[in-house]
Amino acid sequence: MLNLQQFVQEIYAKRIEDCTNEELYYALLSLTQRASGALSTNSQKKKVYYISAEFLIGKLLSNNLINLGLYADVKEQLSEAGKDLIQIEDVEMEPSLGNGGLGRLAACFLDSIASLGLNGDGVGLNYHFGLFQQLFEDNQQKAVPNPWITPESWLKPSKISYEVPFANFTLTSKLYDIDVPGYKTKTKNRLRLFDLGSVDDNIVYDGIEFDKQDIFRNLTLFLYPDDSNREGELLRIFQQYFMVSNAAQLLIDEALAKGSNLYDLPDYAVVQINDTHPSLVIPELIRLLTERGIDFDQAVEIVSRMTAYTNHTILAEALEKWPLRFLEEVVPHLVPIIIELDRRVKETHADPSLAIIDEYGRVHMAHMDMHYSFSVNGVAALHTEILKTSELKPFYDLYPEKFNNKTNGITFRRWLMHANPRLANYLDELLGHGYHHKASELEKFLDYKGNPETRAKLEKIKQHNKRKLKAHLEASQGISVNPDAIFDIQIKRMHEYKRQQMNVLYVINKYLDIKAGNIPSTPLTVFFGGKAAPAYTIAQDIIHLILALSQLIANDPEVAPHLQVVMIENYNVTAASFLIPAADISEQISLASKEASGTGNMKFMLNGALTLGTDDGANVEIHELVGSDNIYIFGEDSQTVIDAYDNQSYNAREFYERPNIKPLIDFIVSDAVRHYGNDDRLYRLHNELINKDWFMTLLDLETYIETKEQMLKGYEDRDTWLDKVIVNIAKAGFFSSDRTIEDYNRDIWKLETAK
Ligand code: 26V
Repeated sequence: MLNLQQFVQEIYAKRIEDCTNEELYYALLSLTQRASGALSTNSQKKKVYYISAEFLIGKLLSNNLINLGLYADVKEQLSEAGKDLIQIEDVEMEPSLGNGGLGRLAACFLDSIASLGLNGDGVGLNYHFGLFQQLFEDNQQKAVPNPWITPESWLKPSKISYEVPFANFTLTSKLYDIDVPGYKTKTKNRLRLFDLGSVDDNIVYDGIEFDKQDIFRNLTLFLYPDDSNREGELLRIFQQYFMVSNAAQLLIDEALAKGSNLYDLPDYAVVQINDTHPSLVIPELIRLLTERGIDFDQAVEIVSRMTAYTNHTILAEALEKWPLRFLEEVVPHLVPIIIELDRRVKETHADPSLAIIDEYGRVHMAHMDMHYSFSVNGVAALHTEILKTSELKPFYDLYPEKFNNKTNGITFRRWLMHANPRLANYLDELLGHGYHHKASELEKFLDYKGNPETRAKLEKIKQHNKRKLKAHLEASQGISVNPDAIFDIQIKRMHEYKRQQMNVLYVINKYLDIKAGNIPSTPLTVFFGGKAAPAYTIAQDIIHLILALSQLIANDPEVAPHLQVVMIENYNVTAASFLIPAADISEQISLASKEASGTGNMKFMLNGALTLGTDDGANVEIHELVGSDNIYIFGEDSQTVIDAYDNQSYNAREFYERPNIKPLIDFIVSDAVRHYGNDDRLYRLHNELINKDWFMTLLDLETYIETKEQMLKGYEDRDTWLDKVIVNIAKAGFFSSDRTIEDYNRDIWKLETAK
């Protein structure tokens, strides 16, 4: 039995009561490190290397305490001494080592791989600064560096180091490990982050600017540096090659140490390529094998039997295509290999859309992955279907056996037990602990539909979580929210296809409605949170509009008691864990066909919010699981949207001219909004929505407004609403990342579990 008092006494020679939160954080860090250090590392013969440019792990203290089985004890002993774990966690800096869904998915996967006792490490880069920290100034986003590494941290320096050759120099890497303990397992895995000793945090100036050409000092400085120019693109190639060369050398070393003769490498290692950022691992592995004496044909065959590719988006602009001459500049030794891989494709397939190197000399990374991996997967059923039938059709026609779906999932350790302990405890009370390991057992909660006590309890838990969020926002942003309001939440990266702008138009509609005397029965608070890429102007304009509207409404005494708009500053994993458990309405309103999966949708459902969404990504599967009565779906379906793109038949202006729509759009440039906003930004957005609207906001606007109104009306019937909540929680088991990882393992990795 843990004795925290004694542990703290040994370190600081004082009692818990007398320690600062900072002292307690470091004591708990050390306690946790010691406990995970005592676990043995998984060592089964075959291992998965999940290579990813992003691991959005978030703060680790509570998550690790939960997995190590220490959480309840620690929380209790702290509270006996009058200390609050939430405030102690505040001391930890969040490692924001990812942009959004793709990076967070990788973090959930590491948790599940370890929790299932599978042998698998994450491999990536040790960025000194995570995704920029977002500040708001003059109702606009400002980006500043986001450091997270402190002298004492989760990072453990290792002795492992490799030489990574570039065109004009060779760099020596240094590996840091972060332990990944499984949930109540005796074993752990690791997140392996490569770094470069000469990187210098002090070269950053003026926000997040730095010398893009100073590779010695900038290589691992930033996650996803701006690649809107040549220097930025070259730096990304430097980063990607540094990541995969280290990963490839590591996996070969580990396999050799276990007795591989390299011809049998696929019996020791399988590589999951997380989107195209690690795709250079294919030519790099081929290079390393041929360097060790294996002939080219055989090297290609070996590598193709051990690499698997996951596609996370159909947005054309996000599919990486590197100019061959850039690769020549950075990694000339890979170029002959890529050219040969492409030659083999062209020799057997005349269709130019299958080529790796296109007519403009650009290397299509995804094409290389699909030709030379044994598995290609999408991340939700609809997404995989779209890949097969349209985006990647020529590849599916060629390699139908490679294509498979792996619907995303989330770890319940972080998104239920940590984020929403009251709900987790209540479910434990009613259902036992079986669902901790077998999430499908959550279905037993369906028996409580119609149960007045359960409804009352869920209401109470939601109220508690709203107050917890309120306290968090007051402390972090100085914003006060009304815990009796309906909490309607849209949190995700700012992107036109996610259509935050459609939600904004709803807010405008509501504002005008209240001004016209239609007072809602229950106040509504609409939360937005998300960062916009610094080079993405329209996304910045949308943030600007949200902030201006928020101010306008707050300053209007007629409207403010009934409607509030909150833009969360610096939305990140930590903020998500306060927001999601407090939500009533989960906004998942992407243009159908554009959101590959979404994972926020799953987190909200698990935490008792109802989805307001389009039939897109994993919403489709949520819809199927809970049934039409327990979700609010609206909008055109994906096929209609795909056809509209194909026929170029969408015309925003036609929609704009409709009497219901025009006043909403024009309000963006009304005197009222312009009073709080910047004309350039407001007029640019106004013009964009009328004359382009590439992601078809106006197509679904009317039915969105109608459906949201129905939903708000539905909220008033508390019993019916709470029964829907029960169904959603009960059906969320499918979205456990443990299920997803079992699927990956069964179909792709084929690893044995720990004894
Ligand atoms: C990347 C970029 C790069 C620059 C230009 C704009 C842009 C837009 C989107 C992306 C997406 C990169 C891949 C990604 O993060 N995909 C997300 O993966 C999640 C996990 O599978 C999934 O839930 C999200 O639907 C999907 O957007």
